[in-house]
Amino acid sequence: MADVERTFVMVKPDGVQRGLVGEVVSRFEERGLKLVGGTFMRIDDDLAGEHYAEHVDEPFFEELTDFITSGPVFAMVWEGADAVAQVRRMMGETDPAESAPGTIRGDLGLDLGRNVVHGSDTEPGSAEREIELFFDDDELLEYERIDETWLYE
Ligand code: D4T
Repeated sequence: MADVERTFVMVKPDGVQRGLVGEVVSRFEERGLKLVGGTFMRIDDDLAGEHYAEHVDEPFFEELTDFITSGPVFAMVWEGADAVAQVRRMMGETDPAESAPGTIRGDLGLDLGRNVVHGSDTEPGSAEREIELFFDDDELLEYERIDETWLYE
């Protein structure tokens, strides 16, 4: 079995406004990933700047931070085997228009600037950095899901 990892996922303001929180959560739950943290919150300008620091010089940076601070988001931490890469595969491409049907963005979105969800990328350290940005250690819970012996060999 691949290494058990934690990854940061967020339903963005468009997903919240469109009533897609439950749909997104269900997909990860049904896949077998374990929810270990979650908070419904509004991102302020400072946190938006930190979260998207890698894009600070991009022409779309201001639109991006305006959008992510425009309404509540549901921030989560999901745990499971190879969780970072598996979540990225389930989300699809950054642009929903390029995303395959069956992926979250391919099923639920149409436009690059309204791509419903965020998930940590697979660069080493990205998920840890994002989890730390949004959660304190004591907000992440350790427990066993009742189906774990049936999910993993
Ligand atoms: P996020 O970070 O939102 O999960 O998206 P990705 O990890 O898939 O993609 P990203 O970091 O490259 O882009 C962050 C965010 O910026 C928006 N965006 C991106 C945009 O509005 N215009 C653009 O040209 C690009 C490349 C969409 C996602």
